[in-house]
Amino acid sequence: MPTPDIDLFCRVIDNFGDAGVALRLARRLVGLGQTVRLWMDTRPAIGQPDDAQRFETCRWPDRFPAVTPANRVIALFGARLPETYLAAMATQTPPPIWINLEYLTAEAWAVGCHGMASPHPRLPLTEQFFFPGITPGTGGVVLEPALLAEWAAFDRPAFLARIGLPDDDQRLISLFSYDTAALDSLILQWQDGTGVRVCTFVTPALPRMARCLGREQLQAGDTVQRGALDLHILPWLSQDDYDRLLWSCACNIVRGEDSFVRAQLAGRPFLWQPYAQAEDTHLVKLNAFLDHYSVDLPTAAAHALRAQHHAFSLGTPHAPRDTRHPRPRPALARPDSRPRRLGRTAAKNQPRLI
Ligand code: TRH
Repeated sequence: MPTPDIDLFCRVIDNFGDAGVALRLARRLVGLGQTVRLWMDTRPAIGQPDDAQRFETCRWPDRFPAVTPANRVIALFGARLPETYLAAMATQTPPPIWINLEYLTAEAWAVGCHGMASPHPRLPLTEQFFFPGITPGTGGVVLEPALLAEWAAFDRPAFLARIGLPDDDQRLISLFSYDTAALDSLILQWQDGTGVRVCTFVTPALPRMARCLGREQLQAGDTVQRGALDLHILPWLSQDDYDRLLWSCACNIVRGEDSFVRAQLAGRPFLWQPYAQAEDTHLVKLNAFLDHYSVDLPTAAAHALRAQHHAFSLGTPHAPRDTRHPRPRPALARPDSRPRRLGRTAAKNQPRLI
């Protein structure tokens, strides 16, 4: 195989987001005319996209093969490059551009850290930090240029029929979350409400939903009707179809990083459950995002939005419908969720802004 323009390195920690971001980035870079080789330590549970043949996917083995490095190298989420690969990078003139693509955050410090350089302690190589974000000064998010046109031409009834959902007046909500006790009260509210059709997936939240609905278990293909709630358990969709589902819904409940970004690009109201991190760092991230998301909202609506997000992430009952006197959880004292690895590396290597 000829050496590609870009090598991407991704270690799958858990769930689907690491692979999801890697695949989306690989596809986007191919769309920009680059040749891409994606190294992954495990077969992604998310499945390969239909156009996966447009880039090379390789297993990232413990004993890394002797390959010529690409002249641009992107390590996702702090993935440590194989020593032999680093050594090969160091022999190249000029050395490859080496980027560490970090997790998305709306926290202010990401602006300062985006583009920071961290020289390798031994080798003549410099790693640059790339922080995706939603504010100017960060790296932004992956956006396919054709996305908005595709969305404008989107045939919602045909799509819903294809994935087996009726196209009726009932409000459609997508639910892709981690398990949270807040689902108990949400499901009750939906049952007692004015009518919603909720589509969800096989996730760790499903056993809880089954219990709430008096079912022993739920699986893909099942539908349950209780009061004003119609629940559909969908099979796993391709990334592109998941985007289309987000476009189709009146509201999307999303999680982690990639579905969170795609919900924003879908331009529909959404509720985000960040990936839980030690010391409640995810709530710092949540607050930073909500500060931006609610900036133009009237105060009562902003409080209601924050209260709903906190209730969902903290697993407390959902806020009452009367949101005139909300009591949102105050912002947490810990200043930020800056990855410690960057903090340490940066301090040691005297980073500079580039
Ligand atoms: O799966 P996630 O929770 O991913 C993660 C991981 O936990 C990861 O370790 C953590 O670092 C990261 O979150 C922040 O949620 P996420 O990020 O939304 O990824 C889900 C991916 O799955 C996304 O690319 C969309 C895709 N998807 C489909 O392709 N088809 C589907 O049917 C659904 C529901 C999602």
